[in-house]
Amino acid sequence: MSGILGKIVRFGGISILAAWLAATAGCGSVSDGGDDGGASPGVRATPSATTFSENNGTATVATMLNTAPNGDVVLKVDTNSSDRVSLTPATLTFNSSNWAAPQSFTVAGVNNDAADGNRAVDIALRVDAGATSDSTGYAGLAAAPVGLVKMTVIDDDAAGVTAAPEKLAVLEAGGSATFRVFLNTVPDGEVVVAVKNEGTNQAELSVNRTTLVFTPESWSEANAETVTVTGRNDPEIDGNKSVLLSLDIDEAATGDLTGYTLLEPRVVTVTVIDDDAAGITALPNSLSIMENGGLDQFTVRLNTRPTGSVVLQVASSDTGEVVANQASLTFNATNWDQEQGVGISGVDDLESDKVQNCQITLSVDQDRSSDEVYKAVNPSAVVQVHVLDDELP
Ligand SMILES: [Ca+2]
Ligand SMILES: [Ca+2]
Ligand SMILES: [Ca+2]
Ligand SMILES: [Ca+2]
Repeated sequence: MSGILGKIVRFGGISILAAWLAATAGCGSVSDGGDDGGASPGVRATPSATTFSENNGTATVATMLNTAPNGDVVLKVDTNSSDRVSLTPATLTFNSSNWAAPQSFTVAGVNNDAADGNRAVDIALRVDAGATSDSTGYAGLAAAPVGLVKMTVIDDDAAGVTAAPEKLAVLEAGGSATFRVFLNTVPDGEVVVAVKNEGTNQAELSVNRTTLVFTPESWSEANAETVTVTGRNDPEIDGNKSVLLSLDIDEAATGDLTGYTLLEPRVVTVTVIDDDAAGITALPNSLSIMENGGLDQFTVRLNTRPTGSVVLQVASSDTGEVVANQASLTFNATNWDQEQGVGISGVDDLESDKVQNCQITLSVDQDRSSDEVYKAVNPSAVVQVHVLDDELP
């Protein structure tokens, strides 16, 4: 019977212990010699290698002695990477009665916010000679580790830039909105983010920042940088426009080595909402004139830049009371916002008809206009004209 099987039999081994023993390589100073007589003081640890996440990941390592001691054997558990793992407990004590019963310690990942990569970590088991009362040879092993476990701690962080929100909207007539920008992980140097407005609709929007600087001290959401975007007004009925802003790492200015210079640009989409609607403005839109030679005028312009010609017919509701000096006005993409004057004059009569309320109507000539949007403008603009009677009562 081999030494290992002998131990299993002797301690009433259960199947899990048998499996553990079968999978365990000797870690002591001397390997198992094949029978009880050949075993030397040493420590077995399993698993001998494992992998877990820095973020709540743990591994459990079972240990036992190779041989029965005649007093206490105290093992210290330590690591070369206490910044990445914590060990519980830090010591294990075996004695003559429990030496072959596995005792476990737990290795837990130490979480951080850095994209610091996976880390190979060594866990060493050493004999604490000062605390060990055994005299069969364990204290003599204190100079070097009696067990070594290789761990890989998996990083759960990835360099990245967050914009919040990533989609927003502003009115083109000076409307403003903001978004915040921060990093997903702590960098190990300065990270400079360029805010670029270089897309096809860039003219629709102004942006108040061109550069955002993050440092190892100010990188998180709590230290987010704020960017304000403001719509740029125009007179066109151009519909809502999407402006794509690019948050791009300035590689030359960035000192970080944790991955920020490798990032693709982050895109923030700003919808600029059109505020323009076709319309005709006539001012003043209410006039009073004497029927007997009274003269006045109003001006007319379009509210938006048309894409074609817009011909307005000028019509009096009662040419027996008031007439206009223009039959039509023509606007186009060039002169749409230049006011054109329309003169009106009262038409005398001999009736004692008091105040006559008339209208000068400006309506889009469907045949002579080419701008389809203006051809649909309805109702037309109307100027109220109060024609004052000059007959004596
Ligand atoms: Ca982490
Ligand atoms: Ca990390
Ligand atoms: Ca506008
Ligand atoms: Ca517009």
